[in-house]
Amino acid sequence: MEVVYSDDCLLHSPPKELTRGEWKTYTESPSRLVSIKQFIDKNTEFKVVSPDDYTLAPILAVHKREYVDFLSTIYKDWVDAGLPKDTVVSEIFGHCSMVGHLEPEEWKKKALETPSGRIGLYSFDLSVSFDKDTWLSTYTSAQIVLSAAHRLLQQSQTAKTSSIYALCRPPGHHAAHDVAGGYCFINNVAVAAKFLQDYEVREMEALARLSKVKKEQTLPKPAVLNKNNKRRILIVDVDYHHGNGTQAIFYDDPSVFYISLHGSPDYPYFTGSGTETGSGDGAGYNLNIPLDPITTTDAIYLDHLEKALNKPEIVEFKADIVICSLGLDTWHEDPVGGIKGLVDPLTYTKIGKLLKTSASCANIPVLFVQEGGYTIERLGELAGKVLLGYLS
Ligand code: SP5
Ligand code: ZN
Repeated sequence: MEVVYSDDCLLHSPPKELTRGEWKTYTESPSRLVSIKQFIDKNTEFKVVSPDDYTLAPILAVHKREYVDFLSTIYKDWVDAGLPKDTVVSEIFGHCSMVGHLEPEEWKKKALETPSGRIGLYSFDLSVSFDKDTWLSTYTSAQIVLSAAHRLLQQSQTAKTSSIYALCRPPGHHAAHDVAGGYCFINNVAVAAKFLQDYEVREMEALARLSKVKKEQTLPKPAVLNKNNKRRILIVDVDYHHGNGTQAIFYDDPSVFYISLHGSPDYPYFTGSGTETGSGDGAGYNLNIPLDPITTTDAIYLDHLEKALNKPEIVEFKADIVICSLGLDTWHEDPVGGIKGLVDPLTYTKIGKLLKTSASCANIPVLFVQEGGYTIERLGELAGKVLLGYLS
């Protein structure tokens, strides 16, 4: 299996975060990735490759331009305003009861006047902290996932089954169109999903535009992907936390089916209930499976995942690509998440196997994308179990 990775993802390292009333060392640390990379390097099943640069364009297919501008400039603006270099974090959040009587353009315009207003506008918790390299790591993380997505498409043209692992940080599933939170800035999985949906069609359109400029006539026709000319993407989010960002981005989109298994009640507190099933055209394309973090065991967890991946409506969705939001913070010892009864490493092997053998995933290319997981010394082993379980 190919693993797309870059050392640039190690650079983002804010010193601290405020969680549950305590200032703590930033938990989403570079050492997480170092631990997984060490495991990957030792195992001959994996081949590490570097990402290519797909530019900002595929990121802007998910996130608003003004938000991406914020991510790339806030550190400098904050420091230039004389604020402390090591604590770039919000002191205020725009709450609907505070600004709801104003037109959104009014309060947004006001917030954009100051670094504190901007970070309050574009973040939803106090894990959203920037250092001088946050944007480089965030941009690289997205490029890793895009590179992995592109390689997966190429592989799937020749191989019967194909899979790839995007080993990246910061993670993505809490970030929505124009808001960062939960250690996430760009929603990597969402960017990859949109990119995968009609990559060839967009390439051909770009070629067509180019050839108009050059006044050439003959052009290849875009490859027909399926009857809607858009791949259907099944996202399986096994991170301990609900992926509120991914859910929000695809909530009314019937071409992307989002499934999440997560500890509940827990962070992100506002979303993740089973009654959230999608809206508009996307009604029925969102499945939340909240699990009690105290009473759920290995067997109960696997039973829920197996049932979900064999549900008739998900099999009938007929996904063209599966993306796994691979969080490893379900492990019982995890300091941020942790399901008490998830104690057997073999459970991760079985998660990998289910992504290959279940009726909704069989013979479909799988893109594994790293999300959370904070038991530093176990992460390589746990990621390896899922990936090797898939390959076995
Ligand atoms: C990507 C990701 O996993 N983000 C998670 C962000 C969670 N931040 C809040 C942490 C709350 C800590 N809860 C401690 C509970 C101990 N079991
Ligand atoms: Zn998580």
